[in-house]
Order: sequence, then structure tokens, then C-alpha cells
Amino acid sequence: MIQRADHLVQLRRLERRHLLRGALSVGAVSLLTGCGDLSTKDGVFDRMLWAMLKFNDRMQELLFDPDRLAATFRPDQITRPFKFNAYYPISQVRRPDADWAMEVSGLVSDTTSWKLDRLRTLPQEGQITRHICVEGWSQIGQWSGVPLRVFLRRVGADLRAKYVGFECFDDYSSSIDMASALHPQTILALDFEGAPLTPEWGAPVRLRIPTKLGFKNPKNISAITVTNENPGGYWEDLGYNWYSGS
Ligand SMILES: Nc1nc2c(c(=O)[nH]1)N[C@H]1C(S)=C(S)[C@@H](COP(=O)(O)O)O[C@H]1N2
Ligand SMILES: [Mo]
Repeated sequence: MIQRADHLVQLRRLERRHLLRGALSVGAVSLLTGCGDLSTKDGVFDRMLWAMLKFNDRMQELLFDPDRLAATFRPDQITRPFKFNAYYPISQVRRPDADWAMEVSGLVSDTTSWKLDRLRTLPQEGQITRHICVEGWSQIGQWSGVPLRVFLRRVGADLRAKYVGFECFDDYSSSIDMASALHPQTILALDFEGAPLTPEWGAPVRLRIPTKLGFKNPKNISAITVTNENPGGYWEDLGYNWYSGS
């Protein structure tokens, strides 16, 4: 009997995986067909595409398993050298101002800002995971920092809110759904390969979320907000699939 139950669980997992693959390819197709200007949101065709993309986000959210962990790797599997990526070249990386502090706003009870020292007083977690860029490359890296769910609880965030948004001081931004924000491997990374983040890797703090594509891992964070209005983001507003995760 126990064996049979195990079997069923496995079968359900498999089904879920296949469904997920289906849902992701719907996303890919909608991206490919989005050759018109998706950001205008007018015209029947654009409206239809936006509806499809929103439906696709919703499907992906429904299929998200909050307990399924992204694959982890051994230290000897870390990619070196690690590739830098941003919407600008590495020569234009911006360093944080001397008075940098991370602002917190929206549906939270404590809106005091956070300096690096205070973030380091919170519990830290490390991970060696694969970072997958939508451009078609991936690499394995090591990050550690504060689990976002620890941080959100600490600032008294309304965990029933729908979104967590991130603003960066290089004029980048991104946002994620609350279930993904609370995933155990979603961290506010302070360290990369065992040392404090340097500007190109996202200093002072970046989001590391291995269940989502690279563009949803904002570096150089300046502000976090908890909200029920989808904050969008730099690439998201240009038509990249908003959910972009598994
Ligand atoms: N602030 C900021 N964060 C960002 C980006 C950016 O341009 N600015 N690019 C994103 C993209 S598309 C990728 S693939 C990763 C690259 O991270 P890495 O330089 O650590 O490899 O950062 C993401 N986070
Ligand atoms: Mo990316």
C-alpha cells in the first residue's frame, strides 16, 4: 500500500513537471509572437497578448511548489570566471553612495532603513546554485545572505500581500510574487564566493532567487516594497514574462 502511495506521488510530480514545461513554452511563444510593441497595451492584438501573458503568470504561480528546492552544487562545480551581466557594460557599474541604506516601504510595520551592518545581524544562509539568464547561458555561483522570508518577517511584512518589489540605484528594478519571496532559497545576498559583494556583483545587497531567471535577481538594491499592485520591472515592462520561474 505504501509503495502504491509513493508511486502516485511520483506520478503527480511528473505530471506537474510536464504541465510546467507546457506553461513555460506558452510563455516563450507569447514572447516570440510579441514582435509588436507590447508596452503600448492598446490595440486588440496587444490586449490579447497581455491577457495571455497574465494567464501564463497565473498558471506558473499555481504550479509553483513552495517546497521544491532548486538544484544545489559542490564547490568544485562553481563557474570561473563568473560572467557579469547588466543592461550596460561592466565599465558603467555604479558603486553605492557612502550613506547607502536599503529603504523598506509598503505593507510593512517597520519602515526603518537598513545598513549593511544591521543586515549582517540577521541569520545568514548560503547556497551554490545555477543562475540562468534568459539570453541562453547559465553559470553556477555561490552566494550567502539573509533569507528574504526572515527579512520580511522581521520588518512585519503582510505575508498575504501579492508582490515584493525591488528598486536598484543603477535604475534597474524587478518584482516577484510573495510565494517565491518566501521560498527557502530566496535570499538577500550580501556575499559572493565567501566575500562581501563588490559593485559588479550587486553590492551592497542583491536578490538571489534560484527558482527564477537571472533578470529577476536584482543587484545593487536601494529599496524593497511589499504591495498588492504589481510593481513590474526593467525587463518585465519591456515584455519579458513577468513570472519567469519554476
Ligand atoms: N541592478 C541590476 N540588477 C540586475 C541586472 C541589471 O542590469 N541591473 N541584470 C540582471 C540580469 S539580466 C542578469 S543575467 C543578472 C547577472 O548577474 P551577474 O552579473 O551576477 O552574473 O543580473 C540581473 N540583475
Ligand atoms: Mo539575464
